[in-house]
Amino acid sequence: MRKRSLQGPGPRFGGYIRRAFSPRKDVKDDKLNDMPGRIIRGMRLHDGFLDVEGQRGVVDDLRRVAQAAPFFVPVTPRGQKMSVKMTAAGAFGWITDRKGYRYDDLHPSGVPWPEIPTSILAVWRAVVPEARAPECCLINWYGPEAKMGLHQDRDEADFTQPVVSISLGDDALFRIGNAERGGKTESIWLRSGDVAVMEGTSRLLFHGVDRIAAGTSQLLDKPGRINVTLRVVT
Ligand code: MD3
Ligand code: FE
Repeated sequence: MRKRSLQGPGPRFGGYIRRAFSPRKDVKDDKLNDMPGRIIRGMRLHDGFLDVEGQRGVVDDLRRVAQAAPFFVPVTPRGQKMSVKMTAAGAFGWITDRKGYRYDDLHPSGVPWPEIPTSILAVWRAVVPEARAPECCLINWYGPEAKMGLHQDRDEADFTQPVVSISLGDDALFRIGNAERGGKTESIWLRSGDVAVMEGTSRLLFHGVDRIAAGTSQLLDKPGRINVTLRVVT
């Protein structure tokens, strides 16, 4: 395995961080709160939004969520195991099994999903202050070989509400396409601490994860990546 390097909120292009999440030392104080992040096909990417301390806080909270609602292997309606493991917090979790894709108010074991941790709600409020409260906090665990095929997030009722994603752990090669299948795509690396906002024109774009660069972060206790996706469902 490659040597893992500690990832901080280093001097990445376009990045910024708000005071509540420990300010970056490479960005001037008066610029901290009005930097837009960088825009890729309408998706707003806040590079290094969470510093390592903020990332650890979120991971600790996620461990508690996973104790109450353990990760499970989702199965597609056609019977294929997905390569990611999933769990969720909030009023709804997104699940898939032989019966289909849907939001459900119960974990497959029959217990309600835990509440969304406040450390995660704080990220949502900071990046999309005007939005409704998130109703689903989907947690995807990617082992070194996991990936996610190109898809749209369209199981929600109100596409005017944003989707917010937090990346933790190893780097992921993320691909974003178009509102219809096919056409040119763009790929970017999502790194630990990055926060992406999908709203407006980007909300219904096809997207996926081609691969994980195992060993690029030492945030988690094993190689892999966690992605947290916050959504308004109803
Ligand atoms: C762009 N997760 O859970 S997060 C998913 O990294 C999902 O685990 C990926 O796609 C992951 O549904 C990508 C970034 C993301 C999420 C939703 C989007 C990008 C998006 C919706 C529209 C466009
Ligand atoms: Fe998605």
